[in-house]
Amino acid sequence: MKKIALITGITGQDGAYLTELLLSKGYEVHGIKRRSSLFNTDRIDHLYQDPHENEIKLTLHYGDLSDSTNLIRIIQQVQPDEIYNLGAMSHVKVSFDTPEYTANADGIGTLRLLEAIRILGLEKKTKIYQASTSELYGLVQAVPQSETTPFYPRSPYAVAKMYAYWITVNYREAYGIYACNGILFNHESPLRGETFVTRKITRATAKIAMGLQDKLFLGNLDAQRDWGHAKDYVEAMYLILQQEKPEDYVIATGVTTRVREFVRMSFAEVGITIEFKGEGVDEKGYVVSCSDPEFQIEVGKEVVSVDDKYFRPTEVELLIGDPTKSNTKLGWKPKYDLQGLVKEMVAADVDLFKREKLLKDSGYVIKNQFE
Ligand code: NDP
Ligand code: GDR
Repeated sequence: MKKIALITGITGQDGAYLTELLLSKGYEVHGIKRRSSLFNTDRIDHLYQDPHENEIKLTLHYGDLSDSTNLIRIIQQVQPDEIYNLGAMSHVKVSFDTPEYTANADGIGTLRLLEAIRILGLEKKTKIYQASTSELYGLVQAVPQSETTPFYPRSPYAVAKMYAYWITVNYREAYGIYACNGILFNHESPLRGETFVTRKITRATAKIAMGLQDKLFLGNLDAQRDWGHAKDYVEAMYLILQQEKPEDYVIATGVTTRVREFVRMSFAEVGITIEFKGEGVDEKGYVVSCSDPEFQIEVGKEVVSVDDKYFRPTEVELLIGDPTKSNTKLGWKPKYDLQGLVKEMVAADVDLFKREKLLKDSGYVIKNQFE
């Protein structure tokens, strides 16, 4: 029998990859998208099906995690076998500016879904995956971080996700719902939102190499992250809901890298060698050499600077996950390493900005974007 999945956050990075994966497995997929004044379905437009066709495999519903009645109605209508709760205000820095909204969408939003399952009497039918995060570990208690490492959240985002983590565990224990947390470490891709650090770096790399941007401003260059590829991580989400018993899993590569090193790797993809000099807010990145004839910029040029604006009131300095449980119990292993991820992201952004450059050279104005 065909399985039915409901994805919140279907228009986001992970939502797009997960939808592709589930469709390829024969699922009927439903997604919740927010009403927006502009189209917000770019990442899934290639999967669009005219709703008037027969045998529709992908359907979108308007909705929001802050609206219980809407969630109950959609779940009643869809009767999903699996719910993937990926919807969230997912930017850690922005959560300091919108803490109450973040708590509502990321924390209470999860409760609303679990309650909907209960209200509709779907406890035995509907499994639910909660997008938990390595941000829960926050201030370092121990490394590498595993399923048993204590949490110490360091942002309104992480605190909201901590509520979501525990309410998921509680509904599993109290009502026997197949509810699981995937504690996913950072995962990136060419579909990553433009203001997360990896995508900000790969976009700037492409633009600087093509003469479309002067400099890249960043915050904490010393932060260390365990970066994987989103495509690998959505496989883990799927596997977590296919087990005999509902459990929580850490999904990570086990390798950590500093932001500064990600910058070096990114520029190296376009043949530009960067050297960092100075300390703290005075640290800067300079071009040492350019080996690709296509991307020639002045040697000695300062292309990276630190700006206080991008520091967080409380930072998570070091994340490195221990994926032993997911490796052994789920049989999950990532296919990408960091080098492969950086290569794919830079290539996609070079491609994107080649098109923009073509427009610029033909007299069209290139839009600047607010960060
Ligand atoms: P994105 O920011 O790319 O996507 C978030 C999605 O949530 C978007 O579809 C967004 O809609 C939607 N959304 C935001 N607010 C609401 C709301 N109030 N109601 C309904 N939907 C909403 O995140 P990712 O794809 O990177 O991450 C997916 C999930 O995994 C998130 O919950 C995130 O916190 C979590 N996570 C992510 C990690 C990562 O490294 N990527 C690591 C660990 C956890 P719209 O497109 O309209 O903005
Ligand atoms: P993170 O991702 O906070 O780990 O949350 P982000 O890419 O925003 O930051 C990673 C690290 O880079 C440092 N940094 C900067 N970050 C941004 N965004 N912009 C900058 O200019 C900059 N300079 C340095 C940050 O301080 C931080 O240490 C992501 C999100 O996807 C969450 O939803 C998810 O839960 C976690 O990953 C796991």
